[in-house]
Amino acid sequence: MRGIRILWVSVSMLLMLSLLVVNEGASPSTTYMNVVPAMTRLSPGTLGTFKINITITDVVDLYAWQVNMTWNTAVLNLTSHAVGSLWVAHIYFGNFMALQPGGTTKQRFVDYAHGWATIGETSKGEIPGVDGSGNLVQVEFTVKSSYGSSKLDIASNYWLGGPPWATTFLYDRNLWEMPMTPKNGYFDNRLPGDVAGPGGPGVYDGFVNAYDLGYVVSVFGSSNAIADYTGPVGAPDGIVSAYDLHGVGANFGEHYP
Ligand SMILES: [Ca+2]
Repeated sequence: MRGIRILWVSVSMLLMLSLLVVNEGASPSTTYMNVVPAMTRLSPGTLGTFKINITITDVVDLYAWQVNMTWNTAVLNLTSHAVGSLWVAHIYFGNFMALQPGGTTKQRFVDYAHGWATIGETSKGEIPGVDGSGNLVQVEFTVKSSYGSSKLDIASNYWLGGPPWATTFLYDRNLWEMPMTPKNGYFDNRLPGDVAGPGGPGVYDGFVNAYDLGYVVSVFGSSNAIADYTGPVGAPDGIVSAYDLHGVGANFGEHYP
């Protein structure tokens, strides 16, 4: 009996060791590109502007980057102001690559009509890239709708009639693309839980009532994007869960206006 127990302990330890070895072998840490904050939630009726940062986490040898971001123009647009006949976009580059010798080349392209921007920065000459985490760029948005939501999408490329270069990527010093996981942001100034109405799912009627409750319950546990409007950190988390149901319950009977 004691022999069997020792054998079992040994096998367990071997399994644990092998897991450790596998983890160590496969562990260059994941690089993330993040919209920060992930969730900008304002009260219904709130207009004005807000800013988001696009940050990079745990990158090695970042020589050049580009982010392609899209948004819902019925609800938001990238803020700009006129200088003569030009529109100046409110895009402010961060300091992550500011110490690169010789500076960097920065570019920005905004398509206000379609809700799409491509922003990028590249080092110059044969020098190493930058390691670590930091802020790539800050972007300001103007809220156009008193009641709506928009994804701030950096993960989907713009293929709807846009040019093929409108993609999100990171390059190392050899101009090889590096693996990276983009994390989208969200804006919302609806009543939390208003995800449906008599017109159906996604037709926000300004009421949180039985239409919303019925819809969230009917797709509970799925990845339904309309019903998944919140999660543990306030942003949609990819699953219709208790977080989404809770918002319906907490706001049940509320209406706007
Ligand atoms: Ca509703």
